[in-house]
Amino acid sequence: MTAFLYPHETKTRRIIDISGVWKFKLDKNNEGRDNHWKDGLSDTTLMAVPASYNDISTEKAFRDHCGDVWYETDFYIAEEWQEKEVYVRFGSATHRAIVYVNGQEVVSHDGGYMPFAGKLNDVVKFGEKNTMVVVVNNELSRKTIPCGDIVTHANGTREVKPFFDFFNYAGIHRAVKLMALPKQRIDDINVLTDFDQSLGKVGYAVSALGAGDVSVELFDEAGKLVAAGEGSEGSLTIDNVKLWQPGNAYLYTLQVSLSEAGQLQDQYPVEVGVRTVKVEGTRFLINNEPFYFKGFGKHEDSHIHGRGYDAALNLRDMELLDWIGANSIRTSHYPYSEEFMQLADRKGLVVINETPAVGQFDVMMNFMAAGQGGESQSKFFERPEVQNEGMEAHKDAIRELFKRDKNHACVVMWSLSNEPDTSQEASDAYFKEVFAYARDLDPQNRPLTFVNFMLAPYGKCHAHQYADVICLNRYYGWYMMGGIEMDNAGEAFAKELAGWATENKPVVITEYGADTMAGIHKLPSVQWSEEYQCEYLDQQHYAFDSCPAVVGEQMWNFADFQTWEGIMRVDGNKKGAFTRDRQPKMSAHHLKRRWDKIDDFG
Ligand code: GCB
Repeated sequence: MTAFLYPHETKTRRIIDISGVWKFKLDKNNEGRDNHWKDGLSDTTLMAVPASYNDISTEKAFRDHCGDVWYETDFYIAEEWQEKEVYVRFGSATHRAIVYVNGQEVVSHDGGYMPFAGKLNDVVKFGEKNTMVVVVNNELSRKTIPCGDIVTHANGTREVKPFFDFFNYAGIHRAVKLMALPKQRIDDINVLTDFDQSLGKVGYAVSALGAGDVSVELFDEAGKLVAAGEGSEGSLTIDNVKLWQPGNAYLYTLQVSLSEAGQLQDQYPVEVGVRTVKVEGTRFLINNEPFYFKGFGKHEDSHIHGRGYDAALNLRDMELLDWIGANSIRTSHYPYSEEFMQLADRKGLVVINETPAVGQFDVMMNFMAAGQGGESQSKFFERPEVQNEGMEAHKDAIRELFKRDKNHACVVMWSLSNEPDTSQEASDAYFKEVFAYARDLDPQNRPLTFVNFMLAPYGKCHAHQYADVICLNRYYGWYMMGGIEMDNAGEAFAKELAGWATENKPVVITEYGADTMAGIHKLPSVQWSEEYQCEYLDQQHYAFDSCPAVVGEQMWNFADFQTWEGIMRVDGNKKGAFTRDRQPKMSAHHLKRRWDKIDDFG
């Protein structure tokens, strides 16, 4: 668990951020592993950490690289850290990495959006300079999560072909930190909250490494102690509890201490929002009130940084979400940074938290096939490599996400996959196993879902029976029934929704959108114009409002974002309500007018 507790500095924990500008080298000939680049790099260039490496250089070779890239940096570890357990921790490296310190491997990790940490005590020189080399790889296959393929062109160039449209940004995407931790320490904390009228309840379970007695204290936002307890498991009560509410967050701090013979060994804080989440029939209840999701599917994506962590961007996004009247987002199509999740807790932004399982489909550009309205030819879930290695990678991704994010009040539901091809019969057995696996992992037992796509419409989906909430991505009026036919899109969508409503589960529309170039205006409207996007939204909203089982609408996408290049996309996906530099299109004002009138509850 060492990697999964966020690196907070406390009385007993020391953290140093070693992000910055590191040495960097593309492994153009795929020779670094054989030629021991782990021992030190030569002929390097420079790279920002954290950042995607793709959009920094002016060379295509960097942007479109397939395979390994190498990073190197030096760091010191203080003499006084010898008594501690010392780790290097990566917030994420996409999609996999191996870390070497002074030539020795300290950790390797698969999965591009989760933290990992390697212990350094046996490999570092305390009080002296140490060298760290990291190899990061961006390849995808049907055995990996997310899914994709590699093609080799006539000139020998290898290309990653993701089975999704967003750009396959890679690199060290989140901060790299040195951590000095006590040997006897808090290793894991679970919280479970509830309330009964004005009485709040915070259940907790703490596991520790090494001996020691656990005690906990709960503070309110003013820093006042409101409850305390002894022992590694227990339940605290709060009089006159302030609930964590969408758009109106309140966070208590659970201070966990580990002591031995009266001596403090470790201390660690967890922010706790007291709230409940439940699905009842077609209603999605937060704090026992029926909640309506308004918001977007997003991406971690911006100019130059790519998918690299950007604190200013995250704050701007929070401001825009607030302005437009949104109360929720989905972390499409991978887990976002821990800092984003902390902000969401703080701001009361409701989050559908998605694993990186995207592209579980046999063709690239699945939305294109879907748009043609045809039957899927995919055999994805019949493939042994998907059923074996792919399934294992998927379970790893779920397990790690739940571990990292289980205590966040903002997380109200887990999405296990985006648009898997559930029109195939073989997807039934696959998702039966994946859902059964995930059911036991969340101490808060939050609803589970996956996001259904257009090729598995009502009556044709083989996996929705395992989901607590039906999440639908639909493009009536864009990929199908676009242009002159758009006037019929709302009715067609409403008809499908009426089918889903008979399942007696809540329905959330997790994607609906139309590509729109900011600044193109046409009267009458045409596809790609700002007018068309607004008219398209009206058709969708008509369908949602016709169906009482619909408990939410998350437009695709919050902002324009980078994709691979090709004939379907003009320098990116332009379905944003905001441009990539976070300015509103006409549709943003249109949505604001609607969402300002829809209450969070009701
Ligand atoms: C989808 C995908 C999303 C794409 C979107 C589109 O269904 O889930 O990743 O970006 O369609 O715009 O085509």
